[in-house]
Amino acid sequence: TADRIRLDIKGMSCASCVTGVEKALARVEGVSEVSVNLATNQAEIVCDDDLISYESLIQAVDDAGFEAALPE
Ligand code: 9UX
Repeated sequence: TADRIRLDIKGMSCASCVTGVEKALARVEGVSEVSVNLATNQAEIVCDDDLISYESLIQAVDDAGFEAALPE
């Protein structure tokens, strides 16, 4: 089923950072759409909740050199 997940991203300071996070998240299995906003430091992810895990998303962002967390 399609689901929309929001993550807080730490460590982004320019548009290339945004692209890096978007590419990293887009590669995760089950992700269909990613939009990262530098002003709000948030990623919005459209994904299949049967395939996705929060851990895989957070790990992908970590591997790209940033830090992701679920919003408070
Ligand atoms: Mo921009 Mo981000 O010059 O890790 S790519 S700061």
